[in-house]
Amino acid sequence: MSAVVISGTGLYTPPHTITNAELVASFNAYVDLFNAEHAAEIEAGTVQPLAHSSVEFIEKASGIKSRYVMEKTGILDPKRMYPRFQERSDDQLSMLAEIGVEAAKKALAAAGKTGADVDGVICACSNLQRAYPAIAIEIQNAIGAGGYAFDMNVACSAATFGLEQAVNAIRNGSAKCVLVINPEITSGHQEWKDRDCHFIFGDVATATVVERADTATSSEQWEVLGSKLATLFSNNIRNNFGYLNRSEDSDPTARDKTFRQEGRKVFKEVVPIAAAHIESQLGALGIAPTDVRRYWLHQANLSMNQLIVKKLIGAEVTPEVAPLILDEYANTSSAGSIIAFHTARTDLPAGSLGVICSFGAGYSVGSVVVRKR
Ligand code: CO8
Repeated sequence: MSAVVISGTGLYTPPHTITNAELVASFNAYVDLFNAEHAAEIEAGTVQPLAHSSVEFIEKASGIKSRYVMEKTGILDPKRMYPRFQERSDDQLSMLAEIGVEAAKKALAAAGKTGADVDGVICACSNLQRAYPAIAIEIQNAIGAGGYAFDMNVACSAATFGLEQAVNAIRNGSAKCVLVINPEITSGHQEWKDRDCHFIFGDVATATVVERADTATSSEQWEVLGSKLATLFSNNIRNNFGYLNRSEDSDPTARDKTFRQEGRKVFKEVVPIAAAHIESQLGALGIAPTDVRRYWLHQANLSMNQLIVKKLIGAEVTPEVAPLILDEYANTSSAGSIIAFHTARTDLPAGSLGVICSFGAGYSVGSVVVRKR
């Protein structure tokens, strides 16, 4: 049976950047407006005043310096604090499909393939724009792919979970060439008014071509040696937005209908889970963690990644071992580890071992071990 390889990746980066300084200035203007509007209730003790955010805190606590977004004027407007998008008609490509197609075209070009070579499309991300038809089917149609397509959501781990579905489909013969696409317009479900998390996310799309080694022609290929997925229920990262909200007569703008988390608990609980997960997968493959040249990890927090890799290799972690894209892109949910893989791999020689690993809401953790051919 043919080996399965990743033969190309693609990255779509949105046109607008928001620096921490811009973000904090608009957030603090929102806070001042809120506190002025609620001065009497704050004075009476019935409303808690809001506190300013700070660039220093964001950079120290997370490592994030900027993020890309699809639209920034709405986010930075202290009287709005979320992006301003135009509704599209049914015969236009939806926004999520549009950025997915952009990333897919780049991945196909890198793999030396066209849409016609693809017989499986998986749209794996943390926020889907609509219930149906699947965004993946819209993308399949837009790129002229055959076979089948479906959407899946495992939040930040959607990309690695999607890669495993692609690899399995190829191994069992139900597809020959699968595109895994991770379009993330996180700005639509980020809570820009919450000081604890307003700095966390950014928008982006990534795509990965997975195919049989005997059909792959690209100059750079990474054989998939194995993948391992795990989930463990937790409420520490949660968003209650959903199709039953209307019938529940709940407030569609209530705080629980956008992203929220217990960041510190997530940090503490997920670091050991992710490190043990990778260690056990490498062990099963007979690979020592120190033999791995690069760890392309989920990009949520700089110290988190350094701790995970330090637990594995027992030494201080350099960007050579665990590349960082979080400073520029922020947390792009499922796309983060794929952006790291996309931007930091060509320097490695043939035979190099690497791990793509994501972790996040669920909790969920997924890892894919690859070797350069
Ligand atoms: N500015 C200044 N001070 C602040 C700010 C701010 N913006 N925010 C909080 N503070 C204050 C707090 O009030 C607190 O003050 P005090 O000590 O007086 O109580 C102090 O700073 C410390 O606060 P925290 O304990 O919250 O700070 P941490 O050091 O824990 O850092 C982080 C917060 C950066 C959030 C950190 O906990 C972290 O990164 N944790 C990991 C989170 C993680 O990995 N989450 C994964 C989520 S991603 C995912 O699963 C995908 C979901 C789907 C995507 C949806 C897209 C919208």
